[in-house]
Formats: sequence, structure tokens, C-alpha cells
Amino acid sequence: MKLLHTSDWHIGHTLYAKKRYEEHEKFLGWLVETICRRDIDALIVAGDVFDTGAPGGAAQRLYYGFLTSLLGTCCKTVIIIAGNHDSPALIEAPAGVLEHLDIHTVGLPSAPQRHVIKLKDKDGNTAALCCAVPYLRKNEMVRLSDDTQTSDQMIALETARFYRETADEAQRLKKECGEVPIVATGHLFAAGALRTEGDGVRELYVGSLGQVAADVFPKAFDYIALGHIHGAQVVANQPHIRYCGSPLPMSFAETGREKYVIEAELDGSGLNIQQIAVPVFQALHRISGSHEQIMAQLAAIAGKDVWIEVTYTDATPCPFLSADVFNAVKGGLAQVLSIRNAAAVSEMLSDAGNETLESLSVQEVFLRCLNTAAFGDEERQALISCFDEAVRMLEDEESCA
Ligand SMILES: [Mn+2]
Repeated sequence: MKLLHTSDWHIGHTLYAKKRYEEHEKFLGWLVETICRRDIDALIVAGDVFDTGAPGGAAQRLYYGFLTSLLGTCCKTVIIIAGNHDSPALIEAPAGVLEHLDIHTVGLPSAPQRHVIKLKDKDGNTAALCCAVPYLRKNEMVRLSDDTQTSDQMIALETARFYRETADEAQRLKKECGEVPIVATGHLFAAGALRTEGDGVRELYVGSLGQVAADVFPKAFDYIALGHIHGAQVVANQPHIRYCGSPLPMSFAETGREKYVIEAELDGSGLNIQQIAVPVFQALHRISGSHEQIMAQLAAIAGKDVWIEVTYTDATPCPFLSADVFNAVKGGLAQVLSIRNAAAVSEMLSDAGNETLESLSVQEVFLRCLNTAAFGDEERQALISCFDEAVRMLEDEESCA
């Protein structure tokens, strides 16, 4: 019995203003190919299928297109759970239809029987059982608990109880199915899991609330497929409890980091794990330094198909940095997605009060940028109306997406 574990696709994600549908399309195409090439029996998607609770048509088309392309392949069962970014209702809405295709979507916690799913082999026999547990939302936990307080302890206790009851149900079913392995899913923050700055993981609860110790998972589980943390890792030194991580880098902070899906083979002799590296579908590159250093680095890669984040590190303000940067890559394949100009930002913000960039409107930020350069009245007016038009177009585009 071979299963493939992936999570945190975040279909619909944008990197700065860049939509990433093309990368997702390539990833999902590669995933079908990989499933067929490696003769995978079952696929587990451990949450955060979409980037938002209301994914647009393009995002849903990619998702359903992918599921359709699995039909008739070696992959006989698909399990999809909702993550903290997903709408549980949206993930579960097509469950009735998808069930007939042995695609099981689980959004909300309910009775244990609903969460135990049979994984089939090619002859249609049950080859494993899966305890499909979605992200457990705080208000769901409060509903399940007698405790009305959301505390660290309550979340840990309810999570443990939910896994225990589901595992008990799986063990009951195992008596009917024979000696089959039991796998489980989760979308949670396991205590001790490593995060890196800017990895794009949205906090589940405030502070350390909701970190779950590895001992909440019953011993009955032979493999636990987790989602939520975007870097692949083993939990608490237990090789059968792991995060596969997101298949795409979720920010420039993840530039150069290897991404994986995980193949877990479960048979009589135990568990055999292989990390399969996901190809890079869009190269990212970070550049930082003085104006001179930035220009030299841009010149070297302007011809490559790469998305760039530029960080200006000198303390002296450099008001024309953006224009120079965009000129440097003009006509080449490289695209600059972001320019971080800390010196310009701090010059624009007033020292009085605790003003931050986030507290200003986009128009206000633009006006202050204009103030740092000497434009004539006419030129200034033209730039303002041009900017307003650009903002309006962006807003229109967003409301249509
Ligand atoms: Mn995620």
C-alpha cells in the first residue's frame, strides 16, 4: 500500500501582486505524473487546498481538473481535509458526488464513523484505514467541550479526545477488515515544529495556544500526514509523524528551499518513507545591497526567467530606486515583484506618533513619495491621476477575480 502525502497547496495564492495559477497548474500536472510513475494507491491532501475561504473560479477549476485527471489511474482513493485557510463548508459541499469517485472531502468534525475512510487497493479490497481529521476550529472545540473557556489545555484535551475516538472507531473497523495499517491526517501546529520567518503560515490561535504535543496521537496510527507548517519535517523525532510542507515556496523567505511530497509505503514489514523533491516551477531570487550592488546583480540576471525581490540596505534615501530597478530589467525575462526601500519608508513616515506604513492609505503613501522628489505642479497632477487610475484598475481586477 503506497500513499502520497501532500498539503498546503494554497491554490489562488499571490506573491506580491503576482497570481500563481501557472505554477499550480504545473505542480498539479507533475503530481498526476508522479502518482502514475510511482504507482501510488492513495493520495492524502492535508489541508489548505485553497489560499482563501472563497476561492475564485480559476482556482476551483484547477482543483477539479486535477481530481478529474486522477480518475482511472492507479490512485484509487483520495482524501482531502480542510485546513485553516479553507472554508470547511466549501471543501465539504461536493462530498456527496465525489464520494462516488472515492474522493473523500472532510471539512468539519462530526461523528467518528464519518472520519474513518477505507483506502482501497487495485482489486477494490480495503488496504488501509484513514482517520481523516480536518483542522479543528476554536469554536468547534468549544462546542465539543463542556469547558467554555478557550485555553491551551482545553484545545489539547479536545484534540486528543477527537483523535482517540476516531482511532477507536478505526480499530473497531479493523477487526472486520483484517490486519490493515491505520493512517491519520491533521492540520495543526505540533509542539516543537520548526517555522521560519516569512514562511506564510497563518497563526491558528493567539500566541502558543493550540500547539499540540505529539502524544495526542494514539499509538494505533502507523502514519500521520500533517499539514499547516510549510517546511517538510518529522515531528518529535518520530518518523511516522510528519509535515510534507507546501509544494511551492510561499514567500521570498523560502527562496532556494527544497520542497517535497512524501511517499509512505505501508506493508507487513513496516513503514518505508521517501521524500520526493518537487521541481521548481518559478525561480525566485533575492537581491540586496547599495544602489550600485543592486544594479550589478540585476544586470547579471535580467535575461533569466526569474521573479526578484530587491532590498535596498543603505541608510541614505534613494528616491529613484524603483525607476532604476525597473529600467535595469526592462526587455528581459526577469520580473521585479517587490522593492524594499527602508530608507525611503522611514523618511516618509512622521517621527511624531507611532505611524507605520500599514496605517496609511495607498494614496497617502503615494503623495509622500511624490513629496520626496521635486516635480512641477503639472507633472505632479498628471502622476496623481495616473496613480489613481492604476489603483482603480487593480480594484476592478480584484473584484472580478
Ligand atoms: Mn498553510
